[in-house]
Amino acid sequence: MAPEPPPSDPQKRPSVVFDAPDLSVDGEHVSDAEIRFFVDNGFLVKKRLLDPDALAAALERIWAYLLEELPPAEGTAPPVPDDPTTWISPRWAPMPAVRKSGPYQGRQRIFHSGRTVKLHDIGDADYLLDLVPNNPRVRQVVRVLLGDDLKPSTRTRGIYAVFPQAGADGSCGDDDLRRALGPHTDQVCQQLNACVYLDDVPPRNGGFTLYPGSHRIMFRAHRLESNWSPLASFRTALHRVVAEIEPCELVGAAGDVIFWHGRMVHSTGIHVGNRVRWALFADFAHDRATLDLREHKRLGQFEWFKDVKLFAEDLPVGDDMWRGWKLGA
Ligand SMILES: O=C(O)CCC(=O)C(=O)O
Ligand SMILES: [Fe+2]
Repeated sequence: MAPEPPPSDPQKRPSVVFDAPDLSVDGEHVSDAEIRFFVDNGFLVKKRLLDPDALAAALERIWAYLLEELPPAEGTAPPVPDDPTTWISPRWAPMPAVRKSGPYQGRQRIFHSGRTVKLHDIGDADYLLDLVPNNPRVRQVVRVLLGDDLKPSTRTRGIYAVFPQAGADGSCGDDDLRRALGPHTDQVCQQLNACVYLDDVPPRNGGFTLYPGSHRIMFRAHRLESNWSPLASFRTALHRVVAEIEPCELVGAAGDVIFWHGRMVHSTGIHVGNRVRWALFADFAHDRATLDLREHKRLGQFEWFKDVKLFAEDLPVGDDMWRGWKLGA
């Protein structure tokens, strides 16, 4: 259940368009400067980490999948992959009702709302597992940050597309733009996540938007280190983040991978551009015993489209939020 969006501060810019610095060092999987940046800000961008040819091939398959599985609304034409003029405000046939039981309980296999399409059920395709969570270049970064003992990846959350919208020409005011943000934290189990750009993401084109440093505040608003376990202070902490921290909209190129701490406050970015924002989301966690699916349903934490599950035993939040992390080669 997503918390309602906190009130926004009219004095603050809706978000800052941010081109993350390249702090990499030749020959090192993750440099000391990158580790420091991650610890301080809660995220790290590894630029063009993925192979462009593999990405282009994947995006072609993703388009084909979307067009095959997601029928357009009656009387409308579907978007055409190589014709950007057809990408604006596509409309889709109504979703089936969300299932109340079974393997897809709680979320449609393909979810759409407004300009957003979430292709969850494609998330376990082998070519996407190879492209991101099982990609040695990605896994190497995760191992340096989180540790070597990682849960084997069996799925990603899938592909999250944000389509351009008719009339969104960049001329809206800050208030409209601010209202377009939906700052929140994710649930179930949160250690380290990745957002991968499958195509270039120019300014104000839906770039993943993060509240730098919010991982430290939100970590302390939970009872447990990784499992969803909000304290009574959770809502106040979220409001404080939104009131005090200027969010960063991450612009980037196809193949950029944003690694982000699981307690970060984040949002889909403002989109007044004319391209589709194509991203893949993936989750990483230590390889530890987890609760079974029935327990997840009982706790209201059943999210079949996420790879990571609630730890059977999780540590209470203590002084050192990096206990259990490796943060080094
Ligand atoms: O698509 C995005 O940029 C963010 C999506 C997100 O935060 C979520 O689905 O929890
Ligand atoms: Fe989220």
